[in-house]
Amino acid sequence: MTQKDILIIFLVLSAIWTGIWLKVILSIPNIQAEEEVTANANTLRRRLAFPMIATLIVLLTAVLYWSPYPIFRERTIGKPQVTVNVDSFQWGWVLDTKEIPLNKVVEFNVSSRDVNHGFAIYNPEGRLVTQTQAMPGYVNQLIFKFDEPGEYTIRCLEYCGVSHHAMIATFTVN
Ligand SMILES: [Cu+2]
Repeated sequence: MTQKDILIIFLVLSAIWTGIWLKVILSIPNIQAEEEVTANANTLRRRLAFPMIATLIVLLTAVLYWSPYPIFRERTIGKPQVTVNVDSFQWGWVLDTKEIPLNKVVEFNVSSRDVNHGFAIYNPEGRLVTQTQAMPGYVNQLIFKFDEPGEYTIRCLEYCGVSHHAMIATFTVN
């Protein structure tokens, strides 16, 4: 499932939900006694509580399941087969390998020696494919499977000082 599929599901569910609410709003008569309005509103709240909570749970589960956190990523793309350690500093990247195998699940362990950096990977066409934060004192895991060979570029996505723009490294996927 891609981000586009998730967006379509989200839009369809949102449309259904909006439709339900519009129907509810349009079905309320214009002129009512105050007590009657309060009683109707309470009935509506009771009737809508369950579908609303159920929808929230379904949406939250879907969003979390397809999120890039390692615990969910392992379920959606598989257990890591290759580990790459990434260290960063003002202003450069240190990777313990320059060669990454194609079609293998790669786990990047990303950290920083000084300040926050943004570890972003661009494919050979220059499109951003995945990213995470590089933070001092933390190791952030990024799980990704490269399905296209070629030279990938790492750029910093978090402004980190005068040479931030020059914080570029490359690796090869084959
Ligand atoms: Cu930077």
